[in-house]
Amino acid sequence: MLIRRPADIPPSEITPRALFDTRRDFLRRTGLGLAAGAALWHGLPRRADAADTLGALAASPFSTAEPQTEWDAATSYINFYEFGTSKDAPLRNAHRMQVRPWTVRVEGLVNKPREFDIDDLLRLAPLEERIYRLRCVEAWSMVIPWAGYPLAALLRAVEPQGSAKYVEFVTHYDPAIMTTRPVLDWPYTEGLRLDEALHPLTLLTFGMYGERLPNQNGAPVRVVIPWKYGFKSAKSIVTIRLTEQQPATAWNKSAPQEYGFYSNVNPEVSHPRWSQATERRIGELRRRPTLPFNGYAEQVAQLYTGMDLKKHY
Ligand SMILES: Nc1nc2c(c(=O)[nH]1)N[C@H]1C(S)=C(S)[C@@H](COP(=O)(O)O)O[C@H]1N2
Ligand SMILES: [Mo]
Repeated sequence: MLIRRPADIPPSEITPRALFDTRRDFLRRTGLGLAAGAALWHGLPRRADAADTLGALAASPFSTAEPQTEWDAATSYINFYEFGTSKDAPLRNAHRMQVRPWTVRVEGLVNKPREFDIDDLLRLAPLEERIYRLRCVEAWSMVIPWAGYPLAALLRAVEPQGSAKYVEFVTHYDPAIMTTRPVLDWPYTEGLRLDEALHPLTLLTFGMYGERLPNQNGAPVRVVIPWKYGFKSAKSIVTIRLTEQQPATAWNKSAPQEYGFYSNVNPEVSHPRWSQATERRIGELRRRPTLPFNGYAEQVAQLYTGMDLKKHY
């Protein structure tokens, strides 16, 4: 197993390979049965067992042909602050989260509010595989094959009312298994304008690399919005609420001068503490220029016609 180690990642932020190997040895030695070991296995950066695959996935024309990030990096170098703020903490801690049974409430300004069991939600529309490039607000990016369907399919099923202008995502928060430090205002929340949420690139996501999401990547359901910085892509969602007013978001509340509501990838707008003009693709050594809208300008730029994106960052 190869852990990529680009020069810009401090070694302290990478789970040492020895730690993975020790855990695997532990599991092997103790001969944990599948059921007993499932929670543990979910937290490990290894390919899942057959029961965790998602079956046939339609290939999506929205996919990039760029080389994919290694599974090991995509499932271990992670931000999921409820499980700790270091990049390897979610991998160590997220196995504590029970992702079944799980329900997602869709509520607010809709004609048909409904609580979905996660397995019904998974079957609401055909799953497709989309290989998206994603960019974190920090200077790194990855290319990940996600599995899901457009969030629009779910939103249409609940019939948004005319007054609905925004979509708020509320994520799971359980102080018994997550941090109680007030790093952010828990639960982590995010939001999109309704037209962004209905855009076909916005993916309601259940899997990656053909398998169910590992816990640290936002199991059992998250969103992926590839033209925005990573923090917009809320993980482990429990409520989706349609609203008239722009919802507060966790990062905007904690540092409004650093994180705006839109957070479209924009090489011309620097984060107050660093430039966002270039990025390092995990697995590559040389930095590359960051593209407007993360390379998805052709599909999404028209959503922002007439807006000053330096002001509305
Ligand atoms: N609930 C929750 N969702 C979250 C976060 C978080 O801390 N909590 N971090 C965000 C950030 S900053 C990033 S970069 C992505 C990282 O996850 P991924 O590598 O699986 O896309 O998740 C986003 N979603
Ligand atoms: Mo991020």
